[in-house]
Amino acid sequence: MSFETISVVGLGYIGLPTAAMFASRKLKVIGVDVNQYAVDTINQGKIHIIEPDLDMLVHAAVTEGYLKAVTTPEPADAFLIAVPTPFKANRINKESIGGDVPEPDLKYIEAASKAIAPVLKKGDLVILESTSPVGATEQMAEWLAEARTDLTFPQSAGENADVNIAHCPERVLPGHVVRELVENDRVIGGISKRCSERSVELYKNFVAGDCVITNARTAEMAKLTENSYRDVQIAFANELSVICDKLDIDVWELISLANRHPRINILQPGPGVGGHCIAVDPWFIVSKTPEQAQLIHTARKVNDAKPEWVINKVKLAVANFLQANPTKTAVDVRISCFGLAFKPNIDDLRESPSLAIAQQIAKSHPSIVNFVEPNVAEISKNLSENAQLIQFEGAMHQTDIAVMLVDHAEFKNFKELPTEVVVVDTKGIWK
Ligand code: SAJ
Repeated sequence: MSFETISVVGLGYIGLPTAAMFASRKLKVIGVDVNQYAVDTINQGKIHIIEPDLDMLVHAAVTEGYLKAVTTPEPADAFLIAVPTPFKANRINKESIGGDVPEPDLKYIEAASKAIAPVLKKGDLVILESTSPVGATEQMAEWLAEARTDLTFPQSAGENADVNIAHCPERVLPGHVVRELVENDRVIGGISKRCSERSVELYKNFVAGDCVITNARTAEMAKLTENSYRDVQIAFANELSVICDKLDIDVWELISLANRHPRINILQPGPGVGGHCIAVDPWFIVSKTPEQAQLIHTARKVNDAKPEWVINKVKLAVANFLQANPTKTAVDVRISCFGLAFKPNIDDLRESPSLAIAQQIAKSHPSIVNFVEPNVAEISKNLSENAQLIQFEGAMHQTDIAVMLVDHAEFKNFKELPTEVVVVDTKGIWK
């Protein structure tokens, strides 16, 4: 049976591009979100999130009548659930597992399952796309089965189930979502073989990459593994940067030398790991298997400790500056933080270690701190009471201590660093 109507539940960074992509293939798409503002914005053909090329896609999909947004689910042939999986407020805290471990909260998946259950019918396919701990898809299947005892589900009815269920994690890079949705391979984890096959049929509407079939638990773990692998690699680079600082070795030179080995590819150290995925997903493994996930847990701790280390470096730079300039006091020291986004060449300040560092510096410094972020036009007072956004051009003339936090293209291309400016460089571009 082919899919005529597709419902995407959760119209955020993954759900909305996915909904627009199906609609661009001239399938009828019903987007569902509890956020009335998001629904209204989308129905006007506009977007409420920042992602290149998505505005055009959504505008075309809505004006051509293939995409509409609603707050309450309507019947469809396939449901894709792309809701957040945040942490629970309370952490698991046991000495034996190395301290505090945040636990994923499946409340939005539960709410989405319960919201779509009344409109499910025989032949439907339900796909969980949200990054989830191992076992979440089976849990979702249970919630659906409890809500609809008149239908059969694959966990008990196997290949003959009325409703098919799979986990197909998203793996797209923010900033490149529209291209990567089409080009990336997809991991398809059905609860039964038929669930997987039907999911492949659905995704093949727009996915040019391979759709590789596995089971739901392996698909869940695959997504967590990808982001944990990157987190561990970055932790290695961050740990090297701290070791090299102690040993008076240039970590950037060291890494470029080591990377000349044919089987070595060390990532880049930085101010810490930000974003909504790499710093989050490893905890989904650690909280499930705290005794076993030693390396993954340690990597999280190494990366989470990096901002504090940078802040201490800035404090030391201020102390050294004052020692070298005995007529000045701390109020006279002009600090500028270069870059606030969570990674280069984007304007996304959410979950950014650079922003956290800049805020902390501004909080403790007795005079106004300059924030330099070429990708944003303004910063709200909520971000910091003691900071001002200044243009990059001319910023060095207002700076005694430059804290380099994000290697944006503008900063990388900058070659005229005044010799009197003291640099705390977390990205190795102004050495
Ligand atoms: N970072 C470093 N050093 C590096 C590379 C990155 O410090 O060498 C930092 C970045 O500055 C940033 C953080 O890591 O703060 C994460 O950035 P990222 O570019 O590694 O990843 P994200 O969070 O933008 O997207 C990741 C991607 N996962 C992988 O590359 C394994 C993406 O494919 C996933 O779809 C996405 O997470 C997600 O949604 O899970």
